[in-house]
Order: sequence, then structure tokens, then C-alpha cells
Amino acid sequence: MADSSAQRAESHYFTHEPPPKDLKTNTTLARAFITRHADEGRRVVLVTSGGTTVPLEQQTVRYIDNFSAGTRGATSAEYFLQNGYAVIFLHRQFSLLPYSRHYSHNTRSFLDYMKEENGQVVVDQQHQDQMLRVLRQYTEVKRENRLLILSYVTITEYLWNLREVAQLMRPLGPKAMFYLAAAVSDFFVPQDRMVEHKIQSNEEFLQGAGASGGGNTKPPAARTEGKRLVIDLEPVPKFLKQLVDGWAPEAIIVSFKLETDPSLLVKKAEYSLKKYSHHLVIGNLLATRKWEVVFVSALDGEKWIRVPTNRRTKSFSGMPSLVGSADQLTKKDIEADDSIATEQGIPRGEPAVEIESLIIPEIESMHTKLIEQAEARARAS
Ligand code: 9Z3
Repeated sequence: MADSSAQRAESHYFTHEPPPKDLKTNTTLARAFITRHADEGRRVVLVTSGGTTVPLEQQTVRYIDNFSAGTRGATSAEYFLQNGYAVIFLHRQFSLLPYSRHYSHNTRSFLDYMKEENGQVVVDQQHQDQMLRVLRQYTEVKRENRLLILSYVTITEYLWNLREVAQLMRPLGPKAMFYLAAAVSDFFVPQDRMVEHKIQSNEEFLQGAGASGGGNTKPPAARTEGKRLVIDLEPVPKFLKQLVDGWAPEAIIVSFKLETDPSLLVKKAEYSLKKYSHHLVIGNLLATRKWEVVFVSALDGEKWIRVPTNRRTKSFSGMPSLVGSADQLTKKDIEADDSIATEQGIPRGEPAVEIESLIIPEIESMHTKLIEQAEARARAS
């Protein structure tokens, strides 16, 4: 059978972009983790989380990055663990981690939660309850060995890890799930168009035009022209197609679609579902992502999940006025009808609800249905 264009793009990418140095270590850890949980009949989810960098030089001083702190991924991982899953957490190095996220990347230092008492370090009274809850969950997950943490930095490191781990997850069949929350760059600098050394800004020290790849006639993708820095990126091949068709054909795949224009969100999510024929696209707007998301799936069509107004988490960059703006069906009635897949009848002043606590149970029941369907198909054949 002739190679599809997605297969050709895959093989071109992985022959030209070298694997990360720690790939073997990661795959060794992932293989042992997957085997153990497969033997125990557990569901395993690969959660991807955080941004990806696009280096401009081989000895990288400068790179392109994006906004993602990894909140979605780290928070979701905790709720998957709470729901009994084993979690492979493939995250951008130094982005948020499950459990420790409660005490990192804040305006407060973790030291602010502590005090000295009789020469000992102790957690101060007002944080005891919450920290004890988090610590208990973390300790249990560690004891049961249900969380494997792997990291990447660049887009290429991310893709290599995703492909290798996906292939290792194949024996899990429909018990494997991919939850692709990482904010993945759409554009990159191919290795053979990347200069080795730091791009010079001083015209007196300009380098020759050569990139590393012998015989490449294209100029370096990032270069100075006169006083200007010119960056000419190439598209990252769309690997979702390969994940769905080739790397993990039986797994349940949940992808995210991020937009800033409310009028595009649902259309783009539907387009993605149609194009890749996977199980679920979760659409979110940058400005409202902590309070609402839309599920687009073949199983249930379009379905909004929304945190009630009085239970929303705080967000400095969020824009409350945009909640409901991408919801073409119920746009006008959001305040009156925030009952869709949310907890109801919550009195004012109750603690904030993380939207992931609503997302994960929905996905878990969808996973259950899909596993049952796969088992029924297997029995019938
Ligand atoms: C998302 O849409 C995530 O929900 C966010 C989470 C990145 C918005 P934070 O890390 O933000 O909590 O601050 N992730 C996926 C974005 C993405 O790159 N999707 C690809 C696309 O839209 C497809 S897999 O093409």
C-alpha cells in the first residue's frame, strides 16, 4: 500500500529532527509503568501539558514560546488520578506539576505557608487542612505508583516522546487514553535550516548565511538581514492523524482546540473532529478557559461545561464578559442557564470549582462507553 501523505510527513520529520538525549530513559520508564498497569487491568492516560519551545539556534540562546503554564494539564492529571487512572504526565520542563502546583508558580512563595516552631519547620495553621488533603492524595498516588512524570522542552522533544509513548501504549487497546492539553507550536525551524551559533545583532559580526544541513539551498530560517531579524518558520506536520491511525489506533483520543475568536471556536473544533475522526475535541477560548469549555464529539455532539458564576476560580487574564460568547446555541441565556453539566444549587461563598473537576468525570464516563463498545465489537468478531 502506498504511503499516505501523513506517513510521509512523519517519516521526513523524524529522520530530519534528532531525538532528545533522554528519550531512551523516558521510554524505559514508560514501558515498565505501562506493563505494570496493563497487568493490573488499569486505564492509563497520557496527559500532555504546557507549551513547547521553538529554538532558533542549535546552541540555543533564543527561542519562540507560548503562554501555557500547564494549569489545565496538571489539574486534569490530579482528577484522572482521583478517578483511578494511571497517569503518564508528559509536561514542559518547569511547568506546573500535579499536587505541587498548589504551592508553586504563585505570587506567594511556598515558604509563606510555613513557620518555625521549637526549632522545627511547620505548616502554619491556616494552611494545615488544605495541605494535608493534597499531601494525602500525593502520598497515595506515589505509594500506588500511579503517576509517571516525563518532561520535554522543544516541539521536537515533545513529538518524539509522544510518538514513542503512544506506541508503547498500544497493548492497552481502548484502555489507553490520550489527553492532549499541551499548547503545541504550529510552526518550527527545521534542523537543516537552523544556524549553530547565536544570531548576531551587530552588523560587524554577521555570520555567513550557512545553516547546519549540508546541501540545503534555503537560507537559515532565522537570520539577520541588515539590522532586522527575519524569522521564516515552517509548518509542523499534523501528527494527530498519525496518532489516530497509526501510533495508537485503539486508544481514546481527546484533543484540545484553543482559539481567541469566539466566532471560530466551535467551527474549528468540529473541523478538527471531522478531519482526524478521533473521539473528542475540547474547545476553549484563551480568555474564558478556566470557566467554560465545549465538548465536540461524535457520541454527544456539542455540549458546554461551565462553572457557575459564584464558583469560578480567579483569573487575572480571564475576561468574564466573554463567557458564553462562543456558544451559538444558548448565547443569550448563559446566566439563566448555567446548569449544563455543572453542580447545581451551590450556595454563594462556597469554595471555587476547578473546571477540570467537571471535565474529567465526563470524559471518564465517555471512556467507559467506548471501552464497552470496543468489547462488544471484539465479542462479535
Ligand atoms: C489547550 O487548549 C489548553 O486547554 C490550554 C491550557 C493550553 C489553553 P494552560 O496551560 O492553558 O492551563 O494555561 N491546549 C491545546 C492547544 C493546542 O495546541 N491545540 C492544537 C491546536 O489547536 C491541537 S492538539 O491545533
